[in-house]
Amino acid sequence: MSEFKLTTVEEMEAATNRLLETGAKVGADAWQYRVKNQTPHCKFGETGVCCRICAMGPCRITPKAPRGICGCDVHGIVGRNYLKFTAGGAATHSDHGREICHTLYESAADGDYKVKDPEKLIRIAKEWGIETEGKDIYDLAHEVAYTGLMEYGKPFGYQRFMERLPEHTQELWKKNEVAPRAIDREVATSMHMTHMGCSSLPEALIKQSIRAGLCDGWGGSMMGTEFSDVLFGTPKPVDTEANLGVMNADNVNIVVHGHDPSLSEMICEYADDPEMIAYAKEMGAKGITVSGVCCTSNEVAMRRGIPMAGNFLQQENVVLTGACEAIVVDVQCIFPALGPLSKCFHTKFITTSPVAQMPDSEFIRFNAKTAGENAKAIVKMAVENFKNRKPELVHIPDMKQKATVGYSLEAIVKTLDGVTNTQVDQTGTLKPLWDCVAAGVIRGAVAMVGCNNPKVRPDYAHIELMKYLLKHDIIIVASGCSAQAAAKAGLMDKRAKDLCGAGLKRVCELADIPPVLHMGSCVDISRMMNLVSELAKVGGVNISQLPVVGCAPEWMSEKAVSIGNYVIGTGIDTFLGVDPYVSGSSEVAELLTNGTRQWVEAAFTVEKDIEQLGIKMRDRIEEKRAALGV
Ligand code: BF8
Ligand code: SF4
Repeated sequence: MSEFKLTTVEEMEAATNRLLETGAKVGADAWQYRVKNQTPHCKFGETGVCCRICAMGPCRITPKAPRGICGCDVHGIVGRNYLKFTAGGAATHSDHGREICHTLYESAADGDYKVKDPEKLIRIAKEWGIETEGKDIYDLAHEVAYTGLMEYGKPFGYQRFMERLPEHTQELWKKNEVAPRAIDREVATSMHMTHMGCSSLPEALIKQSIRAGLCDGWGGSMMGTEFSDVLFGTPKPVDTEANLGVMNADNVNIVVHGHDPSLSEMICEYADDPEMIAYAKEMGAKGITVSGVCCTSNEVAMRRGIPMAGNFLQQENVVLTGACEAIVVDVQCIFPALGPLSKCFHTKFITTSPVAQMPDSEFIRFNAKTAGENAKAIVKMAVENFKNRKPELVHIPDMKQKATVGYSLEAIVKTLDGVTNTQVDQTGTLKPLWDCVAAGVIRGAVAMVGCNNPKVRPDYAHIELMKYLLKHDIIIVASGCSAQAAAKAGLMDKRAKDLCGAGLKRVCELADIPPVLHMGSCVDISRMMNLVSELAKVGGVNISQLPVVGCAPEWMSEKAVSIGNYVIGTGIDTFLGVDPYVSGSSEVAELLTNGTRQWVEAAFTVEKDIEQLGIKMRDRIEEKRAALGV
């Protein structure tokens, strides 16, 4: 085995610069240039003090104009903007979850979508009180999917998955009126509250932000994750590779991008079809390589070992290689820039969802009923496009790392069961993990999540923070673009254990795991929520007492804010490297960084200095340990 060395951010940047040179030859635009045109950003927007929710405005708060025309003060405006931002994210994740429910509803023994994990389906059915005895698995799938869909609009009651939480959290949420009700209701209520002339009280707005976040994390996202597992299999450890070097110059390259695995799974199926591979050879290629960008990449990496070409700010790079026959997208985090960019190359930019339609793309409407047919047409289109490649523009950076991914909660339980062979319980619980934490072999855990954002040097914060935390025996669970940053750097290679402190290194050796565990896409942060919930139960403590924190150092999307709200809502302190447009209101900022503790026992810390961010997380973990007396 060759010597192991991390890929540095400098090396990744050099590779990007080389690709931008290709781009310059064909007149391609890129985010690196657009950022320059957009900087400095509008201060009113950045501090959250601009209101344009009614046509008397827009109103901007300044020392000379402390109130909008309706009399709303800065705290009301900032708070409303924050709630709207959250509602956007909660709606987006949850609508993805809804699509997955529909896909499950469409599953059939002879259909394109089948039930790959019937055990999980039965487990969830039982959890929800649905009779399973003697039922055909597809009848059960339809019933569970239907029940899941009702979680979006049921008139009474809370989210069903809330019952997974320790009693303490459930009581706390009910008492403080943040327990999530029907998902669509929480989103609609948020939009109602932020309408002109409704709420302008920061407490009310932030409380609803938490509630809207919780309907995402313990509702829409959790259903997205659980039912994706039922349909496509619950992830288990699998080897893959990450970074642009996974694309293959000899092959037809299809890049899947977006979030919904219903599309990417089907593309992978057909790209593997011998008939399609033969067709690719006929067209002069040696085969077909599917790789991914963003969360749909995480989905197929976790379940199939499909390599990850990159994360959010690398999406243009895959086209700039000149070797991408098709970039096939579903929903979310897709740059509209891909349209004009693909026109500079031979690349087909294929949109598939009515939810994400873009100029300069070819729209092939993807539908659960016609999924096989659609996927076949897309793969065929990519294969036929191989001949249009311009060889003089092809340059794929020779840069990739090995990664072991696929750490669903189930996989973590199974893997760690082997670690502490002295303990009694070998029946599949998180007791070994709790024992490691209580003994101090592992000091704690950080959930590293979220995006890239040009406001932070891309990937740098993710990678540097992970290295720092590992050195101090803090294990990392990662998802979304943070996970891909780790994989690109090499932190998901098991050999990265040498970067850990002695305790964590020993655990990695015994359990044969990488020090950064890939838990999936952003909706899969729900896996992390189940993990902390189970860990608290095993340890007999409240979730907020665990030496665990969340961190999104480079976040950018509304979804990320919704996530932040449900992570603190679940009782986990969360550290952000980018300000969520609230610095204009001392009251909202105080609520988010402290005040929310009164309702959910956790709050945010915003720290733009990455080194300080790491130190603060470690301090918080050690504080929690001291308070627990471990
Ligand atoms: O949902 S981490 S840039 S890809 S929003 Fe988007 Fe952010 Fe990436 Fe996945 Ni999550
Ligand atoms: Fe201005 Fe009030 Fe209208 Fe907002 S709601 S735009 S602050 S008048």
